Amino acid sequence: MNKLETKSGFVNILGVPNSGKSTLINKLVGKKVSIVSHKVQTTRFCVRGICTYLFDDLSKSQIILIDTPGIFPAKRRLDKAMVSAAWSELKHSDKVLFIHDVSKPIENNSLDVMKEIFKIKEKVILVLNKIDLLPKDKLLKKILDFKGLYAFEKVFLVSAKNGSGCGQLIKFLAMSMPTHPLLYNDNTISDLPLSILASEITREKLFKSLNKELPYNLMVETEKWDISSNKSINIQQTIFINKSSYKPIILGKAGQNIKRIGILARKDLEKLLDSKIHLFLFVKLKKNWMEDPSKYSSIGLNYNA
Ligand SMILES: Nc1nc2c(ncn2[C@@H]2O[C@H](COP(=O)(O)OP(=O)(O)OP(=O)(O)O)[C@@H](O)[C@H]2O)c(=O)[nH]1
Ligand SMILES: [Mg+2]
Repeated sequence: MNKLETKSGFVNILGVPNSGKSTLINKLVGKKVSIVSHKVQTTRFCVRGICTYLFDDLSKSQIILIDTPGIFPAKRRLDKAMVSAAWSELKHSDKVLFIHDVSKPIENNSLDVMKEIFKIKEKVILVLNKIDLLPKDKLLKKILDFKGLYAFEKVFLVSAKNGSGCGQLIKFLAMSMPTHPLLYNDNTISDLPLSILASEITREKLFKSLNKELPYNLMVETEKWDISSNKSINIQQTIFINKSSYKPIILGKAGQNIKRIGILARKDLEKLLDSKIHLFLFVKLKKNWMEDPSKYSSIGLNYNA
């Protein structure tokens, strides 16, 4: 490659919910740009994580990784909007990764997703994730199962959690990007506005600490963001819920639960922004927030998907 030549392009990451897409993006970027939880449907909209790779000859390749919501047979309006967002950028991406959690069988949902991807893209990279959870002999069988299904461009075995195999993957992607000037500054890691990133961090803590259907029925909005004279940041956020019975669960006994969630979110925000943060959380009942088009447009989702 010519020394002065730079590369830059888009990589779409698709898969069923919980396969580790967001964990992988965070590992490849080297910082947390997309929230992660053990629950399905954590990611609700496309998040771009940007990695600027430096080759040995000091030329650069910028890989814009697009994290997407997990794909599943959606029924509710919000779920349909999420799944539609997941597919929205595929056509224009330079490379596509289909990611599969090797600790799970290849279910119908995964087969459907692969079929749709191959309808649109000729070349697809298979990323078998969570290899830390599977013995080597079983992994070999899994690779053969996938190879029997489709002719993948490449197969990578990774653990997005501990990073194994991720170095080879990012190097391959860096080399595969088209020749193009950098699309972002080389120290940019995400395109999310800070107010949305801050809402996402609080939503992650809520996803991690709440059970059953509650996480899927709430949303978080950052409503105020003030910088004080001493440079500390005051952030006010509202957690919207669609059933009044959820409020006492989120608050917890004597407000202990929301206090704990607030502390966890604040610590993450302080790390991210390198500033002292004062975080104020409020819970508000808005029965039909899932039917409010503005709640979709604010995070780039299509209300009528
Ligand atoms: N053991 C292990 N766990 C992993 C690995 N990668 C991800 N996980 C875990 O899998 C769960 C789901 O990870 P996410 O990154 O949120 O998955 P996702 O595909 O983005 O999920 P959705 O946004 O819901 O579609 C989390 O509990 C992660 O910690 C891995 O390589 N090994
Ligand atoms: Mg995700």
